[in-house]
Amino acid sequence: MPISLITLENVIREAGAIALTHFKNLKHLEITKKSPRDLVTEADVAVEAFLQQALAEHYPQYGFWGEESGHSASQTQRWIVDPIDGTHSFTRGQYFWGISVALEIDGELVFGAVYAPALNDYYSAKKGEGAWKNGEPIKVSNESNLGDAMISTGFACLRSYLKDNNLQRFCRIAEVTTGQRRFGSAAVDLCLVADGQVDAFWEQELNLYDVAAGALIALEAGATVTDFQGNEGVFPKQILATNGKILSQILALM
Ligand code: 2AM
Ligand code: CA
Repeated sequence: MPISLITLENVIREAGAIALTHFKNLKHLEITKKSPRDLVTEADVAVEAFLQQALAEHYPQYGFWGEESGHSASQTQRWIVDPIDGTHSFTRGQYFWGISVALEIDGELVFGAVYAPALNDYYSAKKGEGAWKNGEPIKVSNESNLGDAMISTGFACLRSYLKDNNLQRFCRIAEVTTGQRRFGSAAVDLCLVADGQVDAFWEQELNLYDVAAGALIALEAGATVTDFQGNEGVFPKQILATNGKILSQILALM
């Protein structure tokens, strides 16, 4: 059965409702540490279990890869799911976190949705057909001067204790831009590029489930998605999404 954007939106919004019930009751949220700086909550586990079951029910032909449960069934045609991207923000009652669902067929991203329930923003994209926010088409900003740009980044790499930890790169770019933000969810960050709310976002040492849906949404909204050398593609270990107009200026500082 071909995918239905309406069915998928209903399923993903239902997953968001599950997450919101936990978000509104944080005092009782069970939080554990996967590693010293990596949290998982009962909400992450519940949302992923719901999505895995609901997606298999509607689309039994596709396999599944989720952040919390790993791989199951076909991995050549699979859902790639991050149940809550921005878990740390979620546990603190902050609003920038999202449910990220992508469909990848033979290595190509063909569908992506990021739902940010606390903001009530549902972003989606279908390969070749465009990107939408709450049903309205979206596109990247027109800013062409890095000096006037609003940029966003994240520091997932700090958790890996790497020497190349983004701090120097951030300082270089922050010094020459007008606005700098750090939202804490790569999935949502990529949607903000797609929606023209920020002009560029980059981060290192992520996983495909953090960025798959958001990258397709950004691309379909007209963004460039590259590594830090400017090679086009979705590279979670080095991802740079821009409106295209400031790409060469920002690459020079990466
Ligand atoms: P998460 O909330 O699903 O874990 C924010 O900088 C980004 O880093 C988010 O997309 C977040 O995803 C991710 N992140 C959080 N902990 C991480 C870890 N230990 N390793 C890699 N990425 C992580
Ligand atoms: Ca994540």
